Amino acid sequence: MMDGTIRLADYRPYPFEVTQVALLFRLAPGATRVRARLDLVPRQPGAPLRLDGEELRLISAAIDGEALGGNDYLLTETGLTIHAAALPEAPFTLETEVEIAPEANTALEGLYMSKGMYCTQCEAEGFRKITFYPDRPDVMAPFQVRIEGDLPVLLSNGNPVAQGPGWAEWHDPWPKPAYLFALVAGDLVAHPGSFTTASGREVTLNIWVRPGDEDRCGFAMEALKRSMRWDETAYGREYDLDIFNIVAVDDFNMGAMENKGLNIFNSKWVLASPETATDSDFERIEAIIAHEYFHNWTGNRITCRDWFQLCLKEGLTVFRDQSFTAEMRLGPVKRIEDVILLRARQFREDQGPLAHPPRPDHYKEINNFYTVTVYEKGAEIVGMLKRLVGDAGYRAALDLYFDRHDGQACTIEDWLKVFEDASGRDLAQFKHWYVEAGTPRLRVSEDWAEERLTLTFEQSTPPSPGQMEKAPRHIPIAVGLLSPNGDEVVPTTVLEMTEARQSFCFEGLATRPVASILRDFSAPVILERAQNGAERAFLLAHDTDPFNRWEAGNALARACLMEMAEGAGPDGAYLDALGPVLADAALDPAFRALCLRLPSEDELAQALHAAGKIPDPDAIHAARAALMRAIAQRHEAALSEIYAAMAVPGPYQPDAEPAGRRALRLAALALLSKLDGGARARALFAEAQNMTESFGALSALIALGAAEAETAAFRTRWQGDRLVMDKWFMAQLAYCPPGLAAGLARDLAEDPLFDWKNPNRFRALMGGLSANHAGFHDRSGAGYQFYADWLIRLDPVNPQTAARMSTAFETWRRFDPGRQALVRDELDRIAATTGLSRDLSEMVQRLRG
Ligand code: 0A1
Ligand code: ZN
Repeated sequence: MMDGTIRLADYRPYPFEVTQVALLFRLAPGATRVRARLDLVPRQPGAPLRLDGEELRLISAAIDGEALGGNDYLLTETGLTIHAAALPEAPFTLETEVEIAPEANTALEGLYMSKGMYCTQCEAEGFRKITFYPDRPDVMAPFQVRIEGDLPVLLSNGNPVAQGPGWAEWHDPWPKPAYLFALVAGDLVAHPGSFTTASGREVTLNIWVRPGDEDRCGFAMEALKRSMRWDETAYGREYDLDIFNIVAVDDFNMGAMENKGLNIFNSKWVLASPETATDSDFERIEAIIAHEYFHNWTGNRITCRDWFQLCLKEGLTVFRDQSFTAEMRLGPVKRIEDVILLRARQFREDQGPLAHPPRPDHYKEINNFYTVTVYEKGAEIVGMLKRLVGDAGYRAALDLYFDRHDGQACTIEDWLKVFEDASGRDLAQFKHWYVEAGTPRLRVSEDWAEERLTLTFEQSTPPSPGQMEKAPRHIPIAVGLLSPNGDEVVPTTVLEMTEARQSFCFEGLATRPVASILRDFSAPVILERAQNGAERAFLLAHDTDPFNRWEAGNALARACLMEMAEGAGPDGAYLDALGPVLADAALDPAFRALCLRLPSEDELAQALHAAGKIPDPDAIHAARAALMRAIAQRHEAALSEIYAAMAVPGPYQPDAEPAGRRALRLAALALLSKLDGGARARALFAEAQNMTESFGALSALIALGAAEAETAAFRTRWQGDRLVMDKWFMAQLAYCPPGLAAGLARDLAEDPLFDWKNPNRFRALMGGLSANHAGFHDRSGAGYQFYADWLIRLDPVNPQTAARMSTAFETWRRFDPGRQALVRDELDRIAATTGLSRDLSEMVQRLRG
């Protein structure tokens, strides 16, 4: 406690029940008044009433109508404690009034302003910046809200009760924790819609945006309706209010927020038109709309007991949105995309100084734990549970979960218990996935004798901060066997590994089969398999599991690039193996596009480090560029044919099928650009009718270092569009030749459009730089220094975003002593900054390790 660490072991229930909350807001930019009336029932005689509150000016406080005297309470920087002696023993009402200044709130947490609009963000602990309250997720209450303000649209959670000029009242009947509170007020217009639930209730839908943006909401609205229907059919969950509002806001720290009945979105993940959004933006918008909607049941109706349980709602909800996208689009392609992201970001986190369990047991600043481990690994764990109990078992467990825990604030233990009760299985060992950090390594060896194939697995999980010893995990390993002619002789079977070392036999096989192991990426582990190129090429050509088919090609590419980074030439066998994939018109274009995508430079650095080498960012960059050129040379004819054949005629549609064709076409373009000097890309840029092609062409030209005219033209055309300009900032840095990155970053930071207090714009520039692997890690240290300068500058303005962006430094220990020393100096410099936020100082402390 002394150093501000919050521990799971210290959890205690709140000694009061809040049975009703009534809030009155009198909005004014510099001085908003918030009156709160809380109905409280004491649950522990003699306990003081401790309320969280930060940056609040207390105007008055009264219990049962009687003003409190100065001796009745203690007011500090972090809250208000009313002494037990001043509290009735029976249920009572506490009324407070405070003043806050939304206009001055640049941290974008609590009540703040974005372009004249009032907006809130309360997860995780923003409500305490609005009023004095037990700001913890296990305190759930119905809310009644009255908003007074001279603005046309006044919104809060729940159902509308009444409204008039300058005021509106809302009532949310569903008990909720304060982090789900939301208020929005502004000059907004609605893109309307409606939905009839399975049981026949009419729900009004609205997407609220600033005037001028209403024609960019159609896709999000349709995605919302698909999500609502899917939750009914896949999970039996109906929406539970008369109205569902979504608001798009330009200044937002994260992607979106699931406030009850009033989701608030970063406008980037709502607004889309063919001219301004790419195929991948459309796909993400659909996924995020679904994610926030799905939280209505997994997060809101059933919430978390405390913030250590964050992955209870986030892992499950990510798993649900992934399943939804897999059904709306191409399932295997979605799975591959998810695994690419998991390995690139979560495995990276798990192998560095920020590694933590999906359910951590201590933190200083909870906002630092909205991580890929909590979200994406959390989702993988749910996927493993489903694989272990089967589809029907999973549905039974989820039915039980909703039945047993509706209206409650739960723990990971509650969650595992429903699976145990529904399936009769013991999940004690499985729980290690939740409470231990680190990515298990799974080594497999094969033995063939007397018509029997034996697979022997060995697992080990490396130490992570604070966890030196790791117990064996319960790992579902999906395996199939293929005959040498490509027929499947043993269909996918899930082997359950529970020991450190374990063998599994397949008997009665006439000829030695080829094993396809960890199909569909059945567990988030690093599979170590000594496999020759010929066997990988065989699986790339024949595996009946699409994930492993892609994986075989990916493993070939990775091995080839790792050798090239150490001076070898391109592997002819890999180049050969790509041929049949390119030529196979029966394969989905989106799948073929993924097969043409080489592992990223950061992933290669990760792989080299894992192999005990010191990655050299310049050599990795050169290897990747050389392999792209070699692929283009070897397959020029096939790629040209693809480029021509995959053109999508007619008006743009964001659906998976045309998007897959465009993805394949752009993958071919990126390769062909290495040969044609950018001629095709330049032509495509000139004629493109949609952002996917325009941006794909621009990116290819930037990578060639030959995009001056196009970059300028793009800026001229889109300078008035904030979302498109974010792309402009990002792409120039992410894709430019690495030697130019740090200097260009400095120049772009001087651009009058670099509005650094806007999180999207800040992320575009800094995220672009850190995505340029060799540029960020330039041996001069210029990238590191520039980046650290800006973290220091942003921290006092927006600590949350500064802290999140500091994760760019998490890989520093992979590199040579020179680079390590440079990063360490920057981390020390940040740490030594006076007045550093709790957010960034916790991150820097962990990063320094
Ligand atoms: N619960 C949201 C994510 C979110 C978390 C924190 C925020 O502010 C600090 C905002 C949003 C989700 O999972 O979508
Ligand atoms: Zn979420």
